[in-house]
Amino acid sequence: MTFTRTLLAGAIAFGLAACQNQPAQPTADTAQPDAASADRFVADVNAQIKADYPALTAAQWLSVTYINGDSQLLAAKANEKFLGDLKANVDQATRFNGVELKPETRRALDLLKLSTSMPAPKDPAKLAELTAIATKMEGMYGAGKYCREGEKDGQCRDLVVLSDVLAKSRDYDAQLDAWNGWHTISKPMRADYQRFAELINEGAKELGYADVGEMWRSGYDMDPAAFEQETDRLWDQVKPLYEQLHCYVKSELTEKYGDKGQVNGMIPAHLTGNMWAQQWGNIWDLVEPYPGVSSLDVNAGLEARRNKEYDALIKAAGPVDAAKQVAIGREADLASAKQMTALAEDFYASLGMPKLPASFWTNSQLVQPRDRDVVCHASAWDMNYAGDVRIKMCIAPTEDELTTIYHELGHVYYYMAYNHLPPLFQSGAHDGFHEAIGDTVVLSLTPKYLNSIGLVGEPKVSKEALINEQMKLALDKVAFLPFGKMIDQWRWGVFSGRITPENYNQAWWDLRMKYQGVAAPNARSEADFDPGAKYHVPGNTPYTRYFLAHILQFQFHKALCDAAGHKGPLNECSIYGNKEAGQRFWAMLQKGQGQPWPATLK
Ligand code: X8Z
Ligand code: ZN
Repeated sequence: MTFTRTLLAGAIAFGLAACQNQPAQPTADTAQPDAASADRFVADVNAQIKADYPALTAAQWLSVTYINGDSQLLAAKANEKFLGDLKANVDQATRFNGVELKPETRRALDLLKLSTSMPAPKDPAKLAELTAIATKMEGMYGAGKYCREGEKDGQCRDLVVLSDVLAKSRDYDAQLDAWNGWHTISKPMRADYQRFAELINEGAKELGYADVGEMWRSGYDMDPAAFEQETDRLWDQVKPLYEQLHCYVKSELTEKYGDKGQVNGMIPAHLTGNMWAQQWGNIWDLVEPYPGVSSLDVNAGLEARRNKEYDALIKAAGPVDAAKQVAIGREADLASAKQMTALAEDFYASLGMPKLPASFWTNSQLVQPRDRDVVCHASAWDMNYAGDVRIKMCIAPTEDELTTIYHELGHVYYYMAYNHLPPLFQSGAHDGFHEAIGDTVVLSLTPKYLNSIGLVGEPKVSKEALINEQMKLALDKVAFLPFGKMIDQWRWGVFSGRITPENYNQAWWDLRMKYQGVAAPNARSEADFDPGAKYHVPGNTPYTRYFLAHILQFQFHKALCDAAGHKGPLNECSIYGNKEAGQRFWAMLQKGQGQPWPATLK
């Protein structure tokens, strides 16, 4: 997750600066509302953001890396201040409505208004209620565990363990149990989410939007209604690809599971190797078109590297008891996570981008701590607009995790590239750009490149090998498209009132069937709250950004390959080591959100 959009205005506060070294004050209400005072206001707001931001991100970081009542209280309070101060600043900014301003000043004021996905109501009691609910829901997701009857705390399974069952087990019932188990954790969020939606809708209306959905759709330098149409247009364009993939995968699933491999012509939600059926690469073993042509399996290579670390550590330690073995296992996990992260760093550095700062390595959470609950859902953070960049992950030696590291470093390199800009422009050209950067780099992880770093064997060159490679990519990239679209179809519906609390769950499954052709494996009811089992709903992260990113990343890849002088089919292009492509990429990142995205895309 990029926190820029969510948090950037979080620390705008009107402190009592008295001396020169302290941040300037936003101009008092009485100042003449002209172009010059607007410039001063924006400069002061930027200075305030920079000064106050670290206190907010520190509280947020703690609350997701040490989930407990204390950290949650601090995070909720920091957020309360953030949203309250933002509201005050947005109010102040309205005095420049109708005043002729420099385009960048107008842009900064517009961005200020849109800088949170969680607009708060003015009423202080409601604001406090909102931030408490938001923190609580994210904590519930992070700490979520499924306990079977009679299981004690230590035996209950979290998302990491349950996801592993879906990724690796091919036992229908074991997968069903894991899927059902995870979907129990969100039931208690339902009432909270309902209230949450009411509160942010109230905040959005106070800002002049019809509802939060319209506010979210307003962040794309175009009319929000036109934006909605644009997403429909894009989906219609790519849908035929998805329909073909769906048909093929469904037929392979019925081959494997018989009648249970489909539900009324749809794919059962628990059989694609992923908790949300959003990426299907994990069932490669079931759907590989030409088995045995060449090995594209990165998982084996990564696991072997982790085990090599373990063996070396065990050997060095001599005879050890069971507890020490576990500790050494954790050490090997961390060493492997660091190696994987260094691989990704090396790719960015090969393009001419800087190495990660030393603080990245000391401050990041790379593996799952075992002494407390954390939110394992991967995220990238810029703590202070001044180089304290981090990622928070629970890295395991799998291909999914490896590509997620590249994804997260895409956010981190974006942060570093636009650090020179005023905070209000330190964001992606739009949020889809932010999500597309690391994924673009992943498109350069061709079999040839992976072979060069020893992760897969020598790739074969044949029609069969090519079809295998493209199927593998489709399982992640094409499969994702309808999921990327439907999540916000649901939320936009909730925020507009089209979807009411009485049919939250029914509407969710209607959309999953409509867009993904994926059906629940068993009866669901309004006692369930299945949307809450997907991080971005309790985490309140808008999701259309990922849909856009899944289109944009191919455009970026094509442009970078052209810049690199690549000749031949695009799927064979890797920009690894190409400084010309790197320079163009970096130039785009440096623009941040300082100009409308079409200019940056061009
Ligand atoms: O949430 C993420 C990233 C953090 S921004 C790990 N992604 C979406 C998801 O997991 O649902 C990346 C792909 C889609
Ligand atoms: Zn991301």
